[in-house]
Amino acid sequence: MLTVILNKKIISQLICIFVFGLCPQLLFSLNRKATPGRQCIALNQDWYFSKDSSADASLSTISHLAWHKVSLPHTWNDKDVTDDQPGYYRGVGWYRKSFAADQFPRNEKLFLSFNGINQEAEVFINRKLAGKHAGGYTRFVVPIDRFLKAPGKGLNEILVRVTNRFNEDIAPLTADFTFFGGIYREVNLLSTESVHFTLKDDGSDGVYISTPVVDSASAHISVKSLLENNSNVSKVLNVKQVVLDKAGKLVTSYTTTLRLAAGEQKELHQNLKTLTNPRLWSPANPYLYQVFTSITDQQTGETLDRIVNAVGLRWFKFDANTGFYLNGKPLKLMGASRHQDYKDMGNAVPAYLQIKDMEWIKRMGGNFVRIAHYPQDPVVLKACDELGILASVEIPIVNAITESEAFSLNCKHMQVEMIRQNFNHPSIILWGYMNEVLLRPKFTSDKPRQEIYYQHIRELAQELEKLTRKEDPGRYTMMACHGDFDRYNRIGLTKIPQVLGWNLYQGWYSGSTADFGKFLDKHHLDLPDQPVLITEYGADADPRIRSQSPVRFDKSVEYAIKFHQVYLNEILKRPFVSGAAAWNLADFNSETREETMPHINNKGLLTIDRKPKDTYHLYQAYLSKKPFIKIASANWYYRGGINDSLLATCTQPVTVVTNLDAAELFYNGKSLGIKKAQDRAIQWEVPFINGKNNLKAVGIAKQKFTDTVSLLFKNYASQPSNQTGKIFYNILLGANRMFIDEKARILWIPGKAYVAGSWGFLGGKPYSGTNNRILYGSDKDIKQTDMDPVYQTQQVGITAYKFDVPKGNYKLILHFAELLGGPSKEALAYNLDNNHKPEEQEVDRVFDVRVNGQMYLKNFNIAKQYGYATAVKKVIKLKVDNNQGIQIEFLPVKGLPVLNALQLVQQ
Ligand code: GCB
Repeated sequence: MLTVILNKKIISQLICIFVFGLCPQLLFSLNRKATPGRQCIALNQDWYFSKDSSADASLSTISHLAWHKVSLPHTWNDKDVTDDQPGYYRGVGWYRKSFAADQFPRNEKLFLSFNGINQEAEVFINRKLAGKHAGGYTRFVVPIDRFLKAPGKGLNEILVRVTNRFNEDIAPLTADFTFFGGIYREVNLLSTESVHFTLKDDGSDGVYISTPVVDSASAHISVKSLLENNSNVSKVLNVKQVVLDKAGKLVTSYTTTLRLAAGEQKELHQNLKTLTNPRLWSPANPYLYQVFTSITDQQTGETLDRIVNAVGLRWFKFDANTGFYLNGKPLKLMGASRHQDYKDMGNAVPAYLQIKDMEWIKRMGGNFVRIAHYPQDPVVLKACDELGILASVEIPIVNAITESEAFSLNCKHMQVEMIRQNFNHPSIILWGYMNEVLLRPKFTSDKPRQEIYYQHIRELAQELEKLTRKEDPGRYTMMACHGDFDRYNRIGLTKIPQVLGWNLYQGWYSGSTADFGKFLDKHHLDLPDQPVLITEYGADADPRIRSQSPVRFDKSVEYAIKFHQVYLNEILKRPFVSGAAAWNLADFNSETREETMPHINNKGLLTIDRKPKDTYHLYQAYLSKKPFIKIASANWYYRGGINDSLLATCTQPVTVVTNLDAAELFYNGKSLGIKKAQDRAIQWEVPFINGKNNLKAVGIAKQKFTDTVSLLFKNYASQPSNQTGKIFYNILLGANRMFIDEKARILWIPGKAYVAGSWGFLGGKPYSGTNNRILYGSDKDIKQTDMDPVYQTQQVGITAYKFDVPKGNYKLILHFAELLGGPSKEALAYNLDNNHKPEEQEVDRVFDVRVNGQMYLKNFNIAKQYGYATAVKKVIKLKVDNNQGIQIEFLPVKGLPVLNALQLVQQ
């Protein structure tokens, strides 16, 4: 086992390597010499990890475990959350690491600082319990010196017992995101002098900077410092505040001298001299001052501790009629919510990727992020400060509460930790504490008991509200509610927070997009004094699914574009709406979800590995201040379609998004005309030919703004005998959508009914889905494939499929999955209108399949032979004679035959 031997030289190297983003308060030291008095050493390498699924995993069990080396951030769920097996490991994991502490002088204090462990942690030093923490999203600090071995007695061991088991006393209880277990944020070892800023203040750095009065002429900065003297002598100390501007020039400084008796702790308040003509912080100019707060021993002149904070000077307000104001001017808050996970990494995401997310928001023209549904890595808010993105942060009370004292205490503690740890970020304007807390009301069959439950929710909200205002009177409070207006209102939640957030999905989970504007107006009419923010709205867009006739819940990018256009228009035209956060910045893990991309919520404007979807570009067109033009579907590279009648072209729409009034589209050098933009988009009908197709969009403004793209198109002749090159079809049945298989570089197109000379199905109808939302197909996770959409639709009662192909050798692949029956699942809570209808009874389905007169599948019973919702592929090699074509017959034995998809490849 490797150990970290920390000598002073290595310490300073490690500080230089790791300090960025980990111990931001120490950046000062990088430019100068090592930070006086305090060291911060990243402890992210050379950990050993083991899972322990025994029911009472305790210290005594660990010697039997198999350990393997890991580095932090780490999660044990990165793989099991996306497999075909429902559920993921929610239990105990152990982390262990050795380190030497002899090099620290005896009088120094040592602490371990954990930025985030999900969700319960016990920290043992040399097998003695040194600290505990409940809650997966906030930092905690454990003092460790009294557990360390005496100098010269060898290495010390850190052992952390982590569990992400369900615990009814810790929020979140349920949610539409995955509760990845592990030490998934960074860990630091801190050493301080005996006199230092406190590390006992719920993970804060012991220094609070407020700007109680700011206007364009002057600004007041006041600083609260929490000091500790852990030595056994009384000390006279100078606590000094030094404010530097962005260029590093001294703006003002202020020193207080005070005495701290041995063992004493003190809170010091210092009001700095008024700054005149302050440079204000805003999204357009996120100007940051630096405040250095230090403690010096008056007698020796030695600096004992120093913390640096960035400070942005700004003032803001929410108004129920006219929206949000920053620095006295109206500003519509526009942006997205953000979850913290990433493709194949779970929540164990390196800092640079987290910072990039904020850059995506900025590049989109956004000025707001809702950090949902829990506090995130410290680097995220630091990036917001630096980029000029306003932010809300919230604790993870999601869907429901537990009516226990322990649950309430944990929630309140999380709220305090969140506020104290993030207090100094100028980007934060809102503290939130509940998300859709009435979504899963308990006691539905006992109304009187349910009223008591509601009363408990109300009381918890009131307590959190009071606590938040006390902790930070300078910001606003917020609660995010789902669209059940009357219930939140009746129960008395709508007037508790200072800003009410609504998560609205009209036109997605229910109703139509036209209902969205009506809801906003109802809010304004019924709650005229309550400022409002649209905390969520969105539609899934699986980047692999496209449609020329998009409908709700088909998961097509095209439907999402239409959805967002309506929402953006409605939000932007109402001044009383302070702003909105699209749900979500990026696709994210949601283990319990199935649908086209199982275990992933596809409402992101970016994919889960952060590739922009068309919807992201639409936001750029709506929000960018600079001229913007983009061929929206540029990232849909593998295209295709059936030719227009007997021609060699296939005409399909291409969408350009722009904030310019008009644009011209050139196709292979030829103009397709100038068109005016509507809802920041323009469509042209483009006659695609087989192979490469070049498009150029030119925005008409004083200057020319262009975007070009080259797309690959596969034309299918409407009559196979006219096909140039080899015949090659990938056809979905019962679907109106297309599916892009990026790995195979092919596009699956929707099927059509047979006409002579062409190809298509005979008989049957599309499978109509298992609930009211889905207009066609199933949302079941199809096992044994990651091309679920190929199997989620089908033609039920099909009698035949015909291809009038010329003679030759062919490979025919038939794709089946039994969509009915099998284990039934509970309706997902976040299907917000709860309109899940029970699935049709399971059917006894047996049929034969005959191809060109020859029996291929006799008494085929998909469910019995392969299981429910499981991908089945049948490959048939064929020799076709002149004028014979291909005829696939489906002959019922019991129930109705089905076909989900098929492929034909000429050999
Ligand atoms: C919501 C929830 C959010 C879900 C979202 C959805 O209202 O607040 O956690 O992810 O809906 O996509 O259903």
